[in-house]
Amino acid sequence: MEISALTRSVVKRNHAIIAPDGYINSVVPGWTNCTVNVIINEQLGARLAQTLVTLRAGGQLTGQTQASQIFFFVVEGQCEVSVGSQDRTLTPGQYVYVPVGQHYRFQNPIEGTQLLTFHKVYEPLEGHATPAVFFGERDLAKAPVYMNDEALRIQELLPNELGFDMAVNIFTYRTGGHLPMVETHIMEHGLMYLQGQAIYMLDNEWYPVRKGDSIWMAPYCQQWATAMGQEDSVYIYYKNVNRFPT
Ligand code: UGY
Ligand code: MN
Repeated sequence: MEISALTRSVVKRNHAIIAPDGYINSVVPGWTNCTVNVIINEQLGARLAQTLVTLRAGGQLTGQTQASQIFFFVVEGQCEVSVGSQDRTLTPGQYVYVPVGQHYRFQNPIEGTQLLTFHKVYEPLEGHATPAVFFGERDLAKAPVYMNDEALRIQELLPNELGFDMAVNIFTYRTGGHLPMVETHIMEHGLMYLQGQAIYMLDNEWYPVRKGDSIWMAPYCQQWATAMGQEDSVYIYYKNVNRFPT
């Protein structure tokens, strides 16, 4: 039997590992018949929010984005979505980016549908249009090799345009693949493992992680990772981009 006094979750000054075993549900106005787990937000010291929403049959997410844009990614299940004048049915690996000031509604989910969300306060850039609603899907064939290493592939899920101030990417490591260097950078990350297992190094501490775990990395939190186990290790991650380093 597992000992309930132990967890792999850690919360430190410049990083956190949040494993599902410690989730406590939040209530979010307009998001009904669902459980919402706020995994990352400003209370942690972050400048993004990341949530995992698990919908019951009849669950709905209804609202209008305010200062923050929201990226919704279907981890499991199926759900109908309406954003502005566009209606779609989203299945696992499919996503929608909702810019600021847009009405959205998710409804008629399969019981147990899971949506991962990333939220960031939008910083406009003079001379560049605010991004439009954007739909897409996970596709390894659209993921170029990263830094000449055949074991690593990154798919960028949002257009590479200056109007966007956030990126969301899917990083696939073949087993044994690892980051080519310890990264030390100004950008912040929120991420969730979608598949497999890995060892993550954060600020010189070493953590075993697996599918379902989330990680927050503050700016300049040093980071390195290697995949382990029999299957590819895959995570989806947020990064702030394209703005002047004032
Ligand atoms: O884009 C990135 O900074 C990415 N390579 N970092 C990471 O996966 N921890
Ligand atoms: Mn990084």
